[in-house]
Amino acid sequence: MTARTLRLLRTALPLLLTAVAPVHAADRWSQAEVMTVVMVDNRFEPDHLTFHSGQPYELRLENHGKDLHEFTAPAFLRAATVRDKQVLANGGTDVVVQSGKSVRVFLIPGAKGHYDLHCADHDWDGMVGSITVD
Ligand SMILES: [Cu+2]
Repeated sequence: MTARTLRLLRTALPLLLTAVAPVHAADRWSQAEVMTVVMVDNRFEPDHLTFHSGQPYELRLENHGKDLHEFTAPAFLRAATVRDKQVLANGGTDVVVQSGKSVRVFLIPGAKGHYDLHCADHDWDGMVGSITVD
């Protein structure tokens, strides 16, 4: 490699990296791992979810029940980076899923730990679960 080629590379490389960086940021969500939670009357399937900290996820909430259900997880949702905040309801504490519908939530979990999950409408009936971020 000549000195001239090296000089050229040194000049061009930062420019190339700058051009590529925004693509990577958008691409992050296309790498999201799908996690599906089915809501029935009245429980979550599965009722325990494990996420890896810093990993992007597409959380698919499918309501197969006859009743409306909610994915209520205030601390988990507050700690997470949520791509589309408009999917959150009740001050960002939960996701409402109508009967027969599904909602996709793109998120990156926050701090490692254990978080509470319940359905605000049916926790009295045992529609509760838990979330671990490791
Ligand atoms: Cu419910």
